[in-house]
Amino acid sequence: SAGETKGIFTPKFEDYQKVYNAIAERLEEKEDYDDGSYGPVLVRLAWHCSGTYDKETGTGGSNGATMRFYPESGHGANAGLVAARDFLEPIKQKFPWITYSDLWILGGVCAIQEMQGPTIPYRPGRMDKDMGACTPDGRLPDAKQGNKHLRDIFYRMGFNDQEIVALSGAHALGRCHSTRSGFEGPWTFSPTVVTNEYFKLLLDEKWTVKKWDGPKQYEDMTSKSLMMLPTDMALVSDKAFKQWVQKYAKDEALFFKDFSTVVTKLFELGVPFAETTEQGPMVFKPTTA
Ligand code: DDH
Repeated sequence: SAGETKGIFTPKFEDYQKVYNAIAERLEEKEDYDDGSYGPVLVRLAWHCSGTYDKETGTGGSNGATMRFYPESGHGANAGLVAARDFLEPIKQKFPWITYSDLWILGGVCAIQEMQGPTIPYRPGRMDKDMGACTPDGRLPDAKQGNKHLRDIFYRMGFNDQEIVALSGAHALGRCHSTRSGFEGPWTFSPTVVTNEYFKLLLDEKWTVKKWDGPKQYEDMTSKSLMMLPTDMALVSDKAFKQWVQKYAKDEALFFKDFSTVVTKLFELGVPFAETTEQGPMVFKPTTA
């Protein structure tokens, strides 16, 4: 067949599109899972394997899929991501030639596109590593903290202020689970659609500290059903961050463009792609188009 040379299977664009389609087909298979889609938790998995990257040492990042192993699977920040890993396991069984590292990132790419987000160009080439490559705990952001912490964490990965804000727009998606992070609730009214609503709500709503037994989080005064984390609020209390929140709230097309660029960068942190790659990044066709 097309991808078969000397008994070694070399997957082509069409093969990756098949994996993409197999993921897309199952995103909404369980109506009672959260808001009806595995999309948000797949995005979070892709982000948490990428966001361990440290530019000084070149360690961490999506090349390795070390979250398969303890201790990384047990890091507090990764609580609940077993749902995403288990969701992708049957896909791995069906397409055993793809590495977990490439599959988990493809899951994030697929989820963003299928939830009506921008196109995320994709390059395969990640190799799975063993448990010795697990990153130390504490590399992912702690939602209880503020602007200094955000800069410490994201500058370590090589991002700037604009990129921190653009990446944070991912919180248009999904929700917090008291059983996972301790926080509770969604950020927007459309948690399975990529929008710039997160930025609009940050600016337009009045946010007050929620009165409850859980960790400190904010609720909107109008519906009291939406939430913001302390790290989300830091994006409007910090002047340099806030100007980008304002730009993205006003201009969804700008947000989509910058989100695509910065997510692509995130997903490729620390990945040594073959320099001889002749074909450019893959652009998958959404199944919804
Ligand atoms: Fe996040 N995030 N995130 N996040 N995130 C949570 C959920 C989701 C922080 C904390 C939390 C990004 C940045 C930050 C998504 C994507 C991204 C939850 C709730 C916490 C807590 C987990 C749970 O209880 O299930 C903090 C802190 C930051 C930061 O400091 C900037 C980024 C950069 C992304 C990204 O994808 C680019 C998504 C999606 C979710 C929803 C998951 C779900 O299951 O639903």
